[in-house]
Amino acid sequence: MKAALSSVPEKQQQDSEFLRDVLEGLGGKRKTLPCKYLYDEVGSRLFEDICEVSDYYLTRTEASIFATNLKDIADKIGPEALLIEPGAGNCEKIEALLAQLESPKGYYPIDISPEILLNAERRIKANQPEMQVWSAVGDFTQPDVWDQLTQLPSRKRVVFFPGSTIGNFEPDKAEQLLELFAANLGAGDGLLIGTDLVKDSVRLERAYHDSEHVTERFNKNLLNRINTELEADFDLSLFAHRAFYHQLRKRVEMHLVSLKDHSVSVAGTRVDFSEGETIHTENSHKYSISDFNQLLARGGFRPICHWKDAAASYAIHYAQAI
Ligand code: AVJ
Repeated sequence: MKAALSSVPEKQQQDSEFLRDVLEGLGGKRKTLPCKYLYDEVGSRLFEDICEVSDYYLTRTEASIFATNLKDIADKIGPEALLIEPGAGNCEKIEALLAQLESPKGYYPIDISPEILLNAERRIKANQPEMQVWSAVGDFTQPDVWDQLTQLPSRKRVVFFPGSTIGNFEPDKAEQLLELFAANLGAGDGLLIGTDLVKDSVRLERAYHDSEHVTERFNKNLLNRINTELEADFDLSLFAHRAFYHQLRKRVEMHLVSLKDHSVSVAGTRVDFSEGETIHTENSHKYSISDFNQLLARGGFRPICHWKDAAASYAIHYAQAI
């Protein structure tokens, strides 16, 4: 059985997983879609556009915190470190940090896209010829992509997880992810992680409902993707983008709201929508420093310090595996 399964072409296997997740998500009482599917090629490009939008302060703020505190951050990490980056993408954020580190042992980026990783590796080698890079292709939430790590040299390992990506995970999943990081680190090894901070809801909601409507395009692209990849007939004009801050859950939720009663066909399966019904497409959890310190502790880390911007919009935390 196993052999037969692994002989199914990868693309086909990915498609059927996508279909299964979509039908499951749209088949429930509350409709949801896994947020990872927002990031196809078009979606990833739209997310890059979001990062340029003035209402979306996260990326800019994180970059400025890094730029301001780079030396201090590199000092905390110390010499001969191996940096590991889950979901590295184009590896842009780490370059300046790698260049600042004292005798780094190398870099281990993990990403699902082999093309993007290969390009990034080339660029890093061109800029820093001495840097050792070991790329791992796969989903960083799966333990197997971390396996090669055990064979690599280092005095200290540091997981680098910027971008407030941890915010996409519900608290128990976030804890599990931190546990996975910790399982691949030794006592005293590091975690450098970015989080968006709790703040007034107007500013938060604007970041996810920007005046340039880029986030709306990003959200609706998911329906386009389902239409083209899974033979569905979503009419994008029958859905509106909605993003709101949920005070109790401390997260911005992104939804697509059906504007009227109607049905959609997804690969032959009928999905009914009533007016006002939503598809929940993404969560972006916000933390206070103390909330996040508690999460770190539950995940197996001791909080060491953090860096913030002057307005305390965003934080970069440094923690050590216990
Ligand atoms: C990439 C998960 C950090 O939650 O702020 C931005 C994704 N979604 N606008 C975030 C996102 C809508 C972003 N992260």
